[in-house]
Amino acid sequence: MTSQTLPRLYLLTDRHHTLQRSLPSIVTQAVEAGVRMVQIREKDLETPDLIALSRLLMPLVKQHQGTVLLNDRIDLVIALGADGVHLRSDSLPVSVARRLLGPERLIGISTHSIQEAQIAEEEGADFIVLGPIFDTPSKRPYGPPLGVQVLHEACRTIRLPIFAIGGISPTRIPRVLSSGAYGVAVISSILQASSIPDTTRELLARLS
Ligand code: 3NM
Repeated sequence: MTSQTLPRLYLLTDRHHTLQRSLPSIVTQAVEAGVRMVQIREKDLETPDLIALSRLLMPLVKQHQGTVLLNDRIDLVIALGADGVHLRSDSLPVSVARRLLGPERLIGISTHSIQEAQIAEEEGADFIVLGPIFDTPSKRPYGPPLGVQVLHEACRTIRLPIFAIGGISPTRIPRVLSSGAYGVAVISSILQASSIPDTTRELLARLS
């Protein structure tokens, strides 16, 4: 998969924010409704548990020809045959991840400023996630959101696909797309939706 053929909706998992519903059930509903790119992002799981969860979730996505990235764990990307890694801003540098993973696997990276996004592009990432664009509870300790103006500026100067993250709801999609974003990355919009299929379809409809 090249950067140009990436799906525009990127679902990140967080089993602490599912309103007590199981992740496999949520991921199943989301992929059945059309999600085709999922990041397994369970930062607090010990390696054996993360492997077990990934082995449960990956086939659910692959069954629909979707793409699975693992948060940070390049070793597990290789061990489990995932499609790529999603780096944090304090992970191994993109250039090192690329050397380890080779040219075919996807490398996405979380960035929080235009400068970080530019470095990620120079170092060979496939796509960038920029945020938080809007207010979102988990990121409040890190300061105010970037806003759509910064997103717009980033999209003007960076050629890689940029996914907006942070407080993305279906109704905010037109604003992020008109700022030049390629797509959106979401947690709570889908994980906490009262109807996962309906919300997924609404997100996808607004992205098309
Ligand atoms: N990363 P929601 S914002 C995981 O700015 C994450 O890098 C962010 O959750 C960043 O879709 C964020 O529920 C939270 O707002 C996204």
